Amino acid sequence: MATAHSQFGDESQETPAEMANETFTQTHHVEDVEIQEWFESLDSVLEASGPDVAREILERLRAHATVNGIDLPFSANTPYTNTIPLRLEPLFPGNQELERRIKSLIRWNALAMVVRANREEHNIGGHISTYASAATLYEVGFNHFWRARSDSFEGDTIYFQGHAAPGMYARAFMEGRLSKEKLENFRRELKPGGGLSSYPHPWLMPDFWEFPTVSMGLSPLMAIYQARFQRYLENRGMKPATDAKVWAFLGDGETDEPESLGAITLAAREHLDNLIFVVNCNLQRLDGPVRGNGQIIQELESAFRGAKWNVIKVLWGSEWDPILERDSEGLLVKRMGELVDGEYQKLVVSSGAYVREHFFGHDPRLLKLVEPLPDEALRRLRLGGHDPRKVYAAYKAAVEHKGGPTVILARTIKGYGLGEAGEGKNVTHQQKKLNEEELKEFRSRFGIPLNDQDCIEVPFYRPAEDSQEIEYLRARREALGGYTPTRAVRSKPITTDNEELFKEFYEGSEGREVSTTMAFVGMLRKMLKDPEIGKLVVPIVPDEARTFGMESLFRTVGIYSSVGQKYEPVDVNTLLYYKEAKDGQILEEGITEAGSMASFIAAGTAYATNAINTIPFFIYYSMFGFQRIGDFVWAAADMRTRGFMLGGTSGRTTLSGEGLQHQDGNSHILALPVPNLRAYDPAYAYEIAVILQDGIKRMYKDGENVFYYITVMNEPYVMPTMPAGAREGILKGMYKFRAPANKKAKLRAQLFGSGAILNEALRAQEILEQKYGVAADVWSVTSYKALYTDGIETERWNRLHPTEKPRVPYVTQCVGDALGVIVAATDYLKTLPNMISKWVPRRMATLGTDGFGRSEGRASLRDFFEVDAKFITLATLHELALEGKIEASVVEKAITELGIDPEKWNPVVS
Ligand SMILES: Cc1ncc(C[n+]2csc(CCOP(=O)(O)OP(=O)(O)O)c2C)c(N)n1
Ligand SMILES: [Mg+2]
Repeated sequence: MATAHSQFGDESQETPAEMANETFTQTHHVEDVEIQEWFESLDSVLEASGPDVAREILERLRAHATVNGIDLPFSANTPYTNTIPLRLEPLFPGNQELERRIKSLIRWNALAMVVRANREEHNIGGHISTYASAATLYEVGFNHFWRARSDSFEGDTIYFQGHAAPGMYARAFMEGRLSKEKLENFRRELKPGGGLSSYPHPWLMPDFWEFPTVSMGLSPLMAIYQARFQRYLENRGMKPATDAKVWAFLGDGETDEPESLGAITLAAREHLDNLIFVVNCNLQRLDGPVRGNGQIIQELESAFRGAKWNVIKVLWGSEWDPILERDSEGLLVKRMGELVDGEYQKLVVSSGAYVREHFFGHDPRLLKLVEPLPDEALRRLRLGGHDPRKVYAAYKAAVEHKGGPTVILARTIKGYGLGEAGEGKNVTHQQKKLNEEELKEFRSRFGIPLNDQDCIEVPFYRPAEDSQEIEYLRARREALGGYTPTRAVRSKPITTDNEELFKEFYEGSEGREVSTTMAFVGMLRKMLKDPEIGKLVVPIVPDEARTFGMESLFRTVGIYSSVGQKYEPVDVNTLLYYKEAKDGQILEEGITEAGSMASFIAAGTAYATNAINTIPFFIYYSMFGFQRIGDFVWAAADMRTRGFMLGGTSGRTTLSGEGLQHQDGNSHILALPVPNLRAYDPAYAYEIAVILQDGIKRMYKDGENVFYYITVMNEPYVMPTMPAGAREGILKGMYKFRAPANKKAKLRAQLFGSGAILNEALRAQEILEQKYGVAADVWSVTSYKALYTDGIETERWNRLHPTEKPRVPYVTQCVGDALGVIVAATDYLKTLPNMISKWVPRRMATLGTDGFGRSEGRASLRDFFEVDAKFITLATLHELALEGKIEASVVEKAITELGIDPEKWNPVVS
């Protein structure tokens, strides 16, 4: 027989499938009667004493075998069958027939939305096959499990798979929450009356979506840290402990993203039994099978079990149960575990005759099991993920499981119900159009009440308000507290402006040399003590607290640990010992910027998710921020996250001794594309104080949907007192820090400095004045991004209002009339100052740190990158020469006087 099993003909060759099912590969040595006896005794123990006793006997048998020298290789896999056997399956509490009809209508509307959108505009996109495979997984959740958020209950938190969005819209339409017009405008948000965003985007649909999930891999990690953050809030007494759950829906292909499984050990370590993953195992991704030659389900099972998750496999539908019951020898389960996914992909969409021949035909004893069944019945053997009873059983077990997280691995068919249009086919992910025949077939298969004529128009279909379907669906949601997904801002704004809190930092450091990091930590310490915002502050740090001098906080506010501190810390006798506590406030995440960012997002969106205004301060090595986890930052922006990201040890030449992987001259460039992120590169303590005070007010009092990136540095210098009137400029992006002593000088210049480089500009101001008779104003540019944004917005307004009095960009307001040449120096790429050059009155010379770093000390680095006082002086003189104000020979001479080697390394390319 030319069967699929011919590949397995030679049993001595181990295939991945066989390795995953080791338990069964050895059975050919065992006499049938012998194994039968063991099975029977286990069955009778199960019947008489239950699974706990059976488990103990098996564990002790295993130990006994080991003592007697039987080598039992470790396998984290269980057989390729349902984890919950039929006899432990709970009764399905719903009206299965009605739920099937509702689900069919949702399937139709989801499909209609995509097909109609693509008829309207070719290639507008959208996905049919993802939701088609996952409909049952979602509907069982909607009808029986997911509780909505309300004032009295926080509700369940659900991360919907991004590409399944059409299904969620179709359901909301059935619920009466989205109009037909909205559905019509799927992916056409700019149509009159608005539309629906392609995927879950809280930025675009702030009353509907809570979590952006479509950049794959981010949502599983965010969900883990979300679940942990819920525990953090409970343990700190900020919200009552509840049985609310965090659910995350993943594609099986998505699990290849490193972030997807990257934090699963944390979930188990933290005993997050409030967390449930549902992996839709349709065995396919975009291009083809996830593991054509292997078994993705078994692979995931062993990864999750190895990480100590509760794993529930939902592989086979109810139709398989009687066959499995007849299989007293375990041959069917063995056979189920032998096929690789590529074979399964073909089998599940094949005819009954094919299934009989290629699956059961492997062994005459298997064939016998299905002898009474006609081919049609074999074709209709459903997979577990399409059977509401099996899915219900799995969800119920998951929500009742105590002590750790659960993952449900549900087998489905991608493009389920699409028939020839793509069911189970490799092209199904991209299927957006169905021809007339395919539409009719789909309509008939799911019993949609549309005649042939109407059907090919693909209309949206919603039964009457008083129909059984709508009434049932509404009643189910009412019983679960309302509709989901729904996003609402439920927190109350904070009441104070915190002017007093930050005032002391306007005074300067009175001659003491401190770094901006130290200054920030001082502010953090003070905020933590504040009666209104103190409790709300969430310091987050990925194993760098000592780097930033934050260790004093260990003792004062404690490090969060869900189990407290089970050991006496080695440094208990020191003042600043490593104190872990159940109500600890610091989230010390260990070395995971991605995990820390996920905590930042959870804390920064708690104002919506939990109605709590937590204010996260995520402080990290700036080079490992945007550069490493930029996609999370983008997701945070989409989610309207609030809070402060602090890029520590920043500035390419300010962080000395570390080299090119650490020294950050990039992050302010990488912060540019994030529209609602305000990025600052402050030089002095008072600048930080002003930005923090204003930021807290904007985000938590005024409810602005912005968040902050502030770079802080580790170079110590004296912090000056805030000049009068500087506040507005600090926030807008620049202000004059120091005017020249000799305002009558003929040669004039404007010097822009930022961060630690501002001090170089101030030194250059002195050199220029004393040695070259140039009087320079020095400006502190706190945010090129703010200046740039203001500039482009002003230009835009002027373009759109040509007859009105033109507005003037803020930069131009500052320096439009300023005298002399203009030189900007930054510790970031030269392009940062260059962005604003068109709004300054003359050519602008720019110094920056393009190129790879070096280990080196600060002075050498600044010389190497040509951003120190001497190079600022040189650039100023050169600009004056270009303007004809001085001779080129003066510049030449200055090069020698300043000790600059004109043939030195070019930092950009070396
Ligand atoms: C980070 C990222 N890379 C690539 C994509 C493009 N993409 C969208 S869906 C998809 C395949 C999804 O397969 P799977 O996770 O198995 O989900 P399914 O649709 O099969 O449920 C790909 C590659 C994406 N959205 N995000
Ligand atoms: Mg898939």
